[in-house]
Amino acid sequence: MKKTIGLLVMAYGTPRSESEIEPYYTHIHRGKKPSDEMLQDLIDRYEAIGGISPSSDITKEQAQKLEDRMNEQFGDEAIQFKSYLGLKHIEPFVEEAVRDMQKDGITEAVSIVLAPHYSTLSVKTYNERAKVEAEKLGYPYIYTIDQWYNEPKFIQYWVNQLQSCLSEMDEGKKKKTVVIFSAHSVPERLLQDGDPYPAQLEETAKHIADRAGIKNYAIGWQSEESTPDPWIGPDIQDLTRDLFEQEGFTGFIYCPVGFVADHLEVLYDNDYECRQMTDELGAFYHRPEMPNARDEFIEILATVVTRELTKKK
Ligand code: FEC
Repeated sequence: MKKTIGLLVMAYGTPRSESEIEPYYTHIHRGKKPSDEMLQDLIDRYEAIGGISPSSDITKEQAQKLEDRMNEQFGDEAIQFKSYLGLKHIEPFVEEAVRDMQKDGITEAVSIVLAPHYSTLSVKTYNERAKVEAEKLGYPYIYTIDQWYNEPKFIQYWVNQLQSCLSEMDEGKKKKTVVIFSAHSVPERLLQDGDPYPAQLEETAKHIADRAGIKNYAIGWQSEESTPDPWIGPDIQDLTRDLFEQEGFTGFIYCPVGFVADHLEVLYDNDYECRQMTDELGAFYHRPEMPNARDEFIEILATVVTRELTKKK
């Protein structure tokens, strides 16, 4: 009989209906209910992207396709894989996924977070929650992947996207176009503790730009929440205006490389807010397709998981 290895695929999670928006928002704020105004603002943002985010289905598909790809790859060996989806802010929560693995008798699992860069506020918390639950139950043993932002196939995904967009431009337009690489902002206090998140985003941007032969690029941060503490900037909208006014760029390509799916932060913050800004400036807007459940992306995840397994052998 084949041994089953668990694939714990973790992601942020999204409400699947309007009624789930409030509990989701409350969970993000560690149990503190949002004010009516904050809640309405979030409902309006979901409304602007069609009511709910498509990322719930995309995340499920990513997990299932990763399982299929791993089973295809290891078909001749004495192991098989089963995926378990664990979400940070909505059911099925990370802990539930770990409990399901334990109930299924899984003794070993590999976890991967559907976010390429490591931050103590993101990947670390996912992995800790999974490990704490597994330790409470006694098993499975979980091999955790902390980051995969520099995986060459991941870099190549964005290089391909950019090259295909740039290949449609003449030289004059290319010179006036800038690429903005971005990730979800985090509070600035994280930097004091040496969080590697900003440096990892810079590295991703540099690798992609070097390989795609792009000189005009900038790094920005998006989706910051409005709180009294400062968040890492520049915000992508402010950056767009500055690059237009101070450097004369009239074309903007947004690469939200800190995310891997079409969800609120991309569909609203990029496709709605940044597009509004470029329209106002009379500039060109382009946002390459997100990885979602495309085969190339599943291959990236399978490569990273396989590398982790090989290390442990
Ligand atoms: O499509 C969807 O419905 C979900 C989109 C979504 C993703 C996402 C990813 C990250 N976040 C990160 C950090 C923070 C911090 C706070 C925070 C708050 C929110 C709120 C929403 C939200 N985030 Fe998010 N995030 C997504 C959505 N995020 C909604 C509520 C505030 C608002 O926008 O109105 C502040 C609260 C806190 O302290 O936790 C910080 C990071 C990521 C990327 C890594 C990951 O995916 O885990 C970092 C997708």
